[in-house]
Amino acid sequence: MSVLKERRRNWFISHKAQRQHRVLRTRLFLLPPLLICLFPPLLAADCQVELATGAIVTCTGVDLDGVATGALNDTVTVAAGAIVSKTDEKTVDTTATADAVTINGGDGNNTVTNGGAVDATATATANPANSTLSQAMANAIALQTGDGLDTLSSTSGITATATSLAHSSDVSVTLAGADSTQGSTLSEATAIGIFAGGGADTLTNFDHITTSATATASALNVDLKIMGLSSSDASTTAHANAIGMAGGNGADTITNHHQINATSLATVLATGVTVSGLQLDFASPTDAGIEAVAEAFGITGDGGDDTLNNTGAITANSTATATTTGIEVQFAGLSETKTATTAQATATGITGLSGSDTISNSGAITAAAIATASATGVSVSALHVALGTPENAGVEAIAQAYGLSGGTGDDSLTNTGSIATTGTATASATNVDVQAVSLSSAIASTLAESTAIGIDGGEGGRFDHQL
Ligand SMILES: [Ca+2]
Ligand SMILES: [Ca+2]
Repeated sequence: MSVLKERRRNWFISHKAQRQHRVLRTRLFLLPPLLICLFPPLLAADCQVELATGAIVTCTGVDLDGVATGALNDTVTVAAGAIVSKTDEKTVDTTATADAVTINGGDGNNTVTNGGAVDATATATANPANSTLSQAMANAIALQTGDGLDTLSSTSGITATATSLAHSSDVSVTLAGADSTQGSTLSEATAIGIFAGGGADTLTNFDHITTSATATASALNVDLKIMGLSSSDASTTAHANAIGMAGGNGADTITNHHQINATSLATVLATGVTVSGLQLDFASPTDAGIEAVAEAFGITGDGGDDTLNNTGAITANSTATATTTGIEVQFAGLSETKTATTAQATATGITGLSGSDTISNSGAITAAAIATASATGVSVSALHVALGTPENAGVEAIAQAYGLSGGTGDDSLTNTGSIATTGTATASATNVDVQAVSLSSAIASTLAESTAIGIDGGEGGRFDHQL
């Protein structure tokens, strides 16, 4: 073969190879989306689903989509070494809702077993928008079931993290007419490790459960004008709720042998808020209050006659902070007007809530609640003719910490372990002036109340938490 032919042959082979490479590269480039179209569960998730009378789901690798089965009797297993997580992050103007339930068995008699890691993360951020106040809701639950007789157990780590931020700024809102109008700034964060809904369920934990709920609400330079025939909600509220294990309604059996950490943080800040107007309904109060509510529970039985047992370590921490600076209220109405600044923190190791519960602890429980409320430069000038409902422009900080709490009902509480509880409440008011002309009294008091109880039989609905 001549040199020329040899070079032409090599050139041809070279270009043929390049062409084949380009075709192959194109096919490889198209392959993944094609496979995703054909087999979405196989590529998008690492949980295999077998359909029988109910779903049988087995997770063996890394899954970022979570699992949701229907109303039949389902079995969901997260194998050792597997990671199942779900994240929902929303950042929008005005109203943001984030919901992350990682494994949801739905109704029916379900069996949910975690031997790997299950994580839920929900983050909702509501930014200021024109003429509207912001609301943010974040809900994160790692393991959840609905009605039915469910068995949920975990031998590996679980986390649930919920963060909500509602920020209203430079807003002028007029609430008018007979219909209730959205005039509140609201931030709600709920984080639960294991939650069984209605029915008599069995929940057992052998490893870490870490839940964290952080809710922040801020109102800056907000002008509210109320001309209403119905109730007006012009409040600024942050509500954070963190729970390790919750039984829901029904006679549940909940046992913890390892470590539960539940932490809630609620912060509300109101600066430069003016409320003015006329309220014409006897029965409907106007709520222009500033309120931070933080709740943390290691284990809650909720409704029903529950059996709750802890041999592990439970830590429940709640912190509520409400800060008001420069609030001016000029109001005339037929019913009460609430303009109080309130911080309420509740931390509970184990509570049965309603029903006749049996609670025993041989482990270590720590519960700490911190509530701080402060108001500076508050001026309230009100005229109203409500009977028996005082004008409330006070500053309140309430901190409650309990180790074991029976809630309502005929409960049996036994402790052979250790319990440490602390409640810290601080309230301060500077330049708060209330001038109310009314048929009832006006309150501009400053209240700081802290409670720390190791074992509380409970009665009278001290807890209003109900899932
Ligand atoms: Ca089901
Ligand atoms: Ca239940």
